[in-house]
Parts: sequence; structure tokens; C-alpha cells
Amino acid sequence: MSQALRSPSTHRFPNIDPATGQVLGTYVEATPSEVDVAVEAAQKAYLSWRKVPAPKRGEILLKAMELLKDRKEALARTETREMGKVLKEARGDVQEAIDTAFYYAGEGRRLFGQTTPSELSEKFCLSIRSPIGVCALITPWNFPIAIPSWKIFPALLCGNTVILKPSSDAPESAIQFVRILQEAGVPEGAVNLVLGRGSTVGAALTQHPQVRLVSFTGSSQVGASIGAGAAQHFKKCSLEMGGKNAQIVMEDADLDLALEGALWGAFGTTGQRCTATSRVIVHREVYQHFTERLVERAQKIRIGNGLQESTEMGPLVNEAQLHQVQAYVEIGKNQDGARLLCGGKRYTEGACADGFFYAPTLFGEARPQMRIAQEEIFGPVVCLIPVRSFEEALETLNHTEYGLSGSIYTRDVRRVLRAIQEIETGITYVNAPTIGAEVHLPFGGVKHTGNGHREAGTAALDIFSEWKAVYIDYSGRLQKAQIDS
Ligand code: UN1
Repeated sequence: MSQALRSPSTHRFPNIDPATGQVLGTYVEATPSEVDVAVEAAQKAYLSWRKVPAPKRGEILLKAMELLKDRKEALARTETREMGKVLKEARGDVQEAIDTAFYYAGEGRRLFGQTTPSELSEKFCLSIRSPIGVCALITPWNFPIAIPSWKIFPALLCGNTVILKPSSDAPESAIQFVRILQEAGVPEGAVNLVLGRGSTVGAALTQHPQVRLVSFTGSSQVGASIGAGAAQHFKKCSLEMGGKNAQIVMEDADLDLALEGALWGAFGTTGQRCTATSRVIVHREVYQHFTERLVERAQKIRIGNGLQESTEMGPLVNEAQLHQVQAYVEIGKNQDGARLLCGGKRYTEGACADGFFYAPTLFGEARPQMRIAQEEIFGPVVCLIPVRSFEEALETLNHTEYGLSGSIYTRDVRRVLRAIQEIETGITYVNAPTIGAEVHLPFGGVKHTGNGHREAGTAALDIFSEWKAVYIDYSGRLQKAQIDS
């Protein structure tokens, strides 16, 4: 099942603990011919897996759910060690995969299509879902178990076989997850794992002629090139990409609630969620007060190794991410001319000296068009943008090329309903932060965040299956649609 584990390739890459800078192990990168072997295995397995009744496929998912539950703690610790998120959140990540397995296991006994009358007599019409074939799944490091689960479980349930290419920053989580699937009874070849860089292994995989579907979560830049490649070969392609998510705080909001929401949305997972709050749009009337309290609380966040239960914010995932955050803070200070209110530097206290830690950073008096208010930073950096009205707040929130998640804090029901309609995002929260999506609702975004698909819930079935229309004529004569009356 796991091609990477028995690979003869010699190129190895290190897995680095971002909290300590220590190498946890080295992993073998797949060669292009090993990618071919994985695709061949998936293609072969597809021919029989597609014929397994969906309820039976669902039972295997249920078994995977039980194994995930049993190993929740060990998996969470693996995640924390290799990508740095705090244990509590890592447990949540595994829980999200457990929920996803449970959801799609039940879907095995639904997978509903439609029946509908024919315009002709003695003719019966229905639509059914069909599998697509071999799916390439390219996943990021920030949700090392949850995001692969969003793709693998619906893909398998629909009768496809898959090749997972996880991020090189979280290979061990993927290996353990794939082992669980194997133990749960997923047949040989139905789930394959290849490790390595996106530019080599990912490219070989997504361009392989036998791969019929590519599902990618990552940056808009990489997504654009994967999408272009997939279009040339008419592969189905689902892209879930960047965000520049905002939380609106109106003058009538419960400010305590809005404050907790902003802190969690901005600094949870060290700001490394596609749904992270990176802009807080605050009404002028409460701006000063809200900002002072946010700065005070941000400075108190306990930074450290995520393995310690008391830690509230772990490190950035790697050195490149640290450099990116540092570069954006310089842009904010020098090019944009925003006011740095707190943070703005690497965090090196005590045991954090060798890790990729960065202090929670707030910029005040930001303007919507500034680069730090427009570009995805993927770190603990937030712009506070003052506005004078509800209309201006909505306009500011929408003033971005992205459209993943948005939030509004207000007590005014008219504003709530207008915000639900007018916020241009795939996910909208009311009196809750921009993070915290549940697995049975559609997940994804508009504008440059996505290409029209949604993961999770029944929406993901539309990614991983094709509709087939079926007409059964039992009249015993030739009937012509649109012609016979
Ligand atoms: C992501 O933002 O990268 O909605 C995924 C959430 C999580 C998933 C986030 N359930 O915050």
C-alpha cells in the first residue's frame, strides 16, 4: 500500500520539529517511476473497489473511525511534534477525521440519486452517482490528518481509489493515517502514499494520464498551475486555496465575545489556517477600546512547545514560513506604513530559542488596500482596520481577492441577515470567529479561494462522483423525446 515505505529512491528529506529545530527523521522521496507504480496499483484496485457495494465501503470507514479513536492521542502527538500546533488543537484535528469517517460511513447507505417522471409513457428516469477513477490528493501540513480525511473518505466511499501526497512538513502523520486505513480493511492499492516535493512528486502525480481527478488544498499560486494542467487533460479538479479572512466588530457587538473570537481566530494554529482571522474590521466608536484590550491579551498568550498542555500558541511550521512572516511584518512597517502595536519579532525566550516561534503581532490603523491587509501571510499577524459604518465594514471585508471565511459580531438582526447575504465568502459566521467549520457542512470559498467546489458534507460527493442519468423504456416501442407528444 505505502509505496514510499519500500522505496528504492535515494533522495531523502528531513522532518524537522519546528519547536526545537531538531530532525525527527528523514524520509525517502518518491521517484517518478514510483509515482507510476502507485497509479498502476490504484488503477488496478479501482476495477474491483468500484464494485464493492457502498454500504460495505462505508463499514470499512467505520472501522477506520474506531482505529482513529483508539489512536487519537498518539496521532495528535505526532502532529504536534512535526508541525507544531498545540496538543489540544492536534486532538481536534484527529477528531475532525473521526467525525468525517463517521459521516461518510453513514453516507454508504444513502448516496442518494433522484427518480423523476419521464415526459413519455412507460418510461422510467433516474440519476445515480458513479465513481470517477484514480484520484490524486495533495494536502497541506496545517491539518495533517483532518484535510486528508476530507478527501480520502468521500473519495473511497464513492468508489474511487486514491494516491495521497501529503506535505513534506507532516509526512509521519500521513504514514500513520494510511496504516490505519490499511488495518481497517481498505484493500491493497485502494489507498497509496507518495512522499516528496510538490514540484516533482506532486507534478508527476497530477500530470499522470491515468489520474482522473486532482483534489488540492494549498496556496492559490500552486492551485492555479495545478488547475491549468488539469484543464489541459480534462481531469476533474477541486482546489481549496488561500484566504484573507476578516472579522467585523460593530459598535453594538458583545465586545467580550468579539475579543475572545478575534484571539482564537487570529492566533489559533499560530494563524496558520486557511480560515484564520487576518483582518479585524472594527467600528470607530469601539476601535480604541477594543484595540487596547486585544493588544493586552495578545501579549499574554503563552507561547511554547505545543506538547506542553499549558501552551496556547506553538511555533510556525518551518523556517521558510518564519521568513515569510518576518518579510510581511517589514512590509507592514516600512512599505504600508501601518502602526505596529505589539509583536513584530521572532520569539526566542527560554526553550524557544531554537524553534520557529513568532510573537503575536497586531497592526493598527491599517487601510484595506495595504499589502498586509490584502495578501495571505499565514502566521500570527493581524491588521486592525477602523471603519465608520456597517456598509463600510461589509465593503472592507469584501475588498480582497479571496473569499473563504468571514464573520460579524453584532446584536442587530437586520445587520446579521444583511451580512449573511452580502459577505462574499463560502463560510460566514455570526457572533463566532472565522474558524471552526464542522464536517457535515460545505467547506470552501469563492473568488480566488476556490474553483467552485466544496469539501465536506454531501457537497464533497459532487467532487468525488459523476452523475449518470438513466432512462429505462419499458413501452416496447421506439419513443422519441421532444418529438412524440
Ligand atoms: C483550514 O482553515 O485550513 O474550520 C482548515 C476550521 C477547521 C478546518 C480548517 N475545522 O477551523
